[in-house]
Amino acid sequence: MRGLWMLLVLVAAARADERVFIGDQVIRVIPESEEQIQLLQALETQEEWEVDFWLHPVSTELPIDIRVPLSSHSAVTEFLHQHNIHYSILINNLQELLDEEKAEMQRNQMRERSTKSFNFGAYHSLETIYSWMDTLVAQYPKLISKQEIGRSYENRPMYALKFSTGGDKRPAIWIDTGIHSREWVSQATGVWTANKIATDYGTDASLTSLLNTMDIYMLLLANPDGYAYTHSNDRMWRKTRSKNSGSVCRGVDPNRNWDAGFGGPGASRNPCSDSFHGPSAHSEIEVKNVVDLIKSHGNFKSFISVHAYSQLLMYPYGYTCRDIPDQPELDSVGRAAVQKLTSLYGTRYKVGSICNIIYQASGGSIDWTYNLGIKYSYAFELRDTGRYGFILPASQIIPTASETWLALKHIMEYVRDHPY
Ligand code: BHK
Ligand code: ZN
Repeated sequence: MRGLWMLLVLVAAARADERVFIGDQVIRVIPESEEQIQLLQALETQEEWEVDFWLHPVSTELPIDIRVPLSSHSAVTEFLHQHNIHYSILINNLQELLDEEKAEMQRNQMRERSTKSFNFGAYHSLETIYSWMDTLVAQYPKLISKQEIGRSYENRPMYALKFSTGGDKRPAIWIDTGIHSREWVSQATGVWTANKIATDYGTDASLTSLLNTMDIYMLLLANPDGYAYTHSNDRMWRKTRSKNSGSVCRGVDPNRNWDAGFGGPGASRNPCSDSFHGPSAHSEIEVKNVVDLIKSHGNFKSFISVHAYSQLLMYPYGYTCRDIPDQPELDSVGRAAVQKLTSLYGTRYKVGSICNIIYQASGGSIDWTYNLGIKYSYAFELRDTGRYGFILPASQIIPTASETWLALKHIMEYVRDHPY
């Protein structure tokens, strides 16, 4: 009896060092004035209440989503009332959603074990994704190879999947997912997409012709340490896991760490901030590994980085609101891509430059690749628009990946047909 009870406890209990979010709410504010935006910006920079901005205060048109810990719920709501700032509740008890997510993952794990299959409509651990990658490479050895591009801060290998039908450094397309670890639908979409490319090659005429002249590189876990940490300790972790000298806070925002307007507006100097840019450009080994590969390859024509959430397709720049020379072209390609995405389920996307449709953000990857000469540099923000935010139910993975594929394919075909 005691043995059975122990077993149940072991199965049900979270790790002792796993962070819980019991009673945490995610609230949404639609700011009504510039003054309210400034007040919310002040709320974001104060550390005492430990609020976590899922969407940042920028303009009166855009919603602001804030995770409010239970312990500061009264302080935050009082602050909002005081300044007559209205809000609605998106998620009432975050832990409930996380428990459901974890339970679903465990049910899926049992199913996968007993049927010896891999479910693309489920979230998986780093280890499971890595071993699935080996299976895929073994299944399609003529098309896919796995390349270790380096190791993470915590010494995890970083693997790029290379889809190639031959040639030496053909013009190539880069897709990375999961640079921000908590944006789980990004990594899951990467996994589905890699499988889609493998299975459609040879049957989809357009993809086949693409792969007969170009290569595709996919980095499914661009932030492996962060991803492992979202499973083991803190589902809300976004950054790398590197130590910051002179601070107890860990991690650098890997999308503020690139050498493009590095350290400018839209990044934080505070190591405790979720948008900390780090001590220097490319200080993060995970970023440096990609930089080195892109530079040494030298023939990337497109670089696509996949985030979540907000349903946006963006092009450079983030570090300045100045238009890039290729703005008209990237905008029209982006619009056509999104039109195809929408055609599947009606999911609506906005298109624009990072700075113009979300906020000024310096040190982002696609700004660096664009400045390097990779014209077709894009970033996706996948589903949803805030109902679940980062905790998108697994039932939406395949629909999200399927619609995104239409947009990705459009961009890739355009790149194929417009050599430069
Ligand atoms: C994406 C690409 C380049 C610059 C900024 C962004 C927006 C992204 C970010 O880095 O702040 C928002 C985000 O994580 C949620 O996916
Ligand atoms: Zn992100």
